[in-house]
Amino acid sequence: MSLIEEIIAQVKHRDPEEPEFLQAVVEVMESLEIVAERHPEFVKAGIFQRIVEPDRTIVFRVPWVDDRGEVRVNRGFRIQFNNAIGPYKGGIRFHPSVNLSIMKFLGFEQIFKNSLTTLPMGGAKGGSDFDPKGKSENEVMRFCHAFTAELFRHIGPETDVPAGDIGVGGREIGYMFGYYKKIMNNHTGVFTGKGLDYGGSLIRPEATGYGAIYYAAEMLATRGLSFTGKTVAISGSGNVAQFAMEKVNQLGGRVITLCDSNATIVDEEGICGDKCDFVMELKNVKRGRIKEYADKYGSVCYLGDSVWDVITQQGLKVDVAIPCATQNEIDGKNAEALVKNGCICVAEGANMPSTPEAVRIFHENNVLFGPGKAANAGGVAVSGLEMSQNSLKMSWTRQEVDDLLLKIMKGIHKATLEASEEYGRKGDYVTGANVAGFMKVARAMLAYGVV
Ligand code: NDP
Ligand code: 2IT
Repeated sequence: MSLIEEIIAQVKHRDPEEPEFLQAVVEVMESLEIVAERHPEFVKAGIFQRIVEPDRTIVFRVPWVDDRGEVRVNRGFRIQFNNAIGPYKGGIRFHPSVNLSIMKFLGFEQIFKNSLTTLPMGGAKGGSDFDPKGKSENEVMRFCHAFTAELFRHIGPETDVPAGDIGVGGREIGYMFGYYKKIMNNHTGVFTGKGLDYGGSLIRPEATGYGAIYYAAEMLATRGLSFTGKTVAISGSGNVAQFAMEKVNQLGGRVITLCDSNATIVDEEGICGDKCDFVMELKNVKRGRIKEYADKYGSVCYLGDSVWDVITQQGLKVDVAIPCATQNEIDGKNAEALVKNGCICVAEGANMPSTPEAVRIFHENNVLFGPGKAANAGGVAVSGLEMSQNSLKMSWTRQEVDDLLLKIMKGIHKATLEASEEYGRKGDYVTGANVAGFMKVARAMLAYGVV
């Protein structure tokens, strides 16, 4: 058994009920096999064994009172995975599916993603199985305050800086930051994704979606292609999907799909202009369902099917796919259909939205495939820039932050492509991202000795 096989076996043995975590570990470790061969100093220092074990796993009770006066209890998590290159940094997810496996896979991926941004941030993730859907504004506020009543003791501007993820946007960050500020009696950059009036950064809401499209544009450019005239499938209709859609439109592409957990809509004319404004208002203000888009514009709506199942069943032609909903949304069958229908590029706005089989199919068919830890790093990159602005007690213009985001995404594309070549798999951005992200963290861990 190779060292890497041993480590995977150990993770399986220790955490037998954590399939998403295992999936993320297997992918990274397989990419690192060649790094282990070339860097015996990392092997000797036990870097590979140490990096798959979180620094700290915090699990806590979140009791709160709903509008009927009944006590509710949710489970809260914060996985502080690795702070070798900077304070722990990563989002908070509120979704009923949240469990230890999902938190750990996200925290693990975050280590390499944050390293790729070139900014000093370690890897972490948190969240709760709280379901914000159908909750009143007051219930969401009380839950966020209750969650922060425990989280506060584990975080800090130089210790651990949470942000948003699924189910957590500006509203929830406001409630969590406000509660932290009150009980700590300080106003620091302890969360990112804050409102502009109290320390937030311009472009942070746009950053993940814009960044994913900047990364995809770089991949397309390696084949002399661009977004102009391309038909693009986007899944999700939340933060990442909305701004990916906006940027595709700006670059001359045509977005034909969106979804939420209830339905997929297909609009062959393209979701642009007023239709984009409608989606943003529907999702961010009214908090309604995507089906209402079909009701308003008379487009096709498939209840209960994902974007990728609709593409598979209907044989929709798409040039570029940008999954922006959740993990494992594209399976092998969907990947085969995408290839068959002419897809040339997939950039993951979501974290790990493609199953390992789907990734294999994309690679075998020469599809440009940008893994989430590279393609969606724009969000945490601008979070890092929000931290910089908070430390400087200054704020930069929209143009300044967007220019930095573009520069960082181009840099990540270059670093991932170059690492894929250096490690013998040119154009395999999965290997490139895992190796390039790993190296800086591993060197830092080596410098510290065994801690
Ligand atoms: P949002 O909560 O804003 O939106 C999520 C969207 O995906 C919604 O349309 C939601 O539908 C849909 N969705 C979520 N879970 C499921 C599910 N289990 N089944 C079907 N549909 C689902 O989240 P974000 O846009 O912020 O996050 C989307 C993805 O991007 C996640 O994978 C996240 O980890 C990743 N990401 C986010 C970053 C950020 O800065 N926000 C940064 C990097 C990655 P519904 O409303 O019906 O639940
Ligand atoms: O998955 C992610 O990178 C995020 N949810 C954003 C994390 C952050 O700290 O901005």
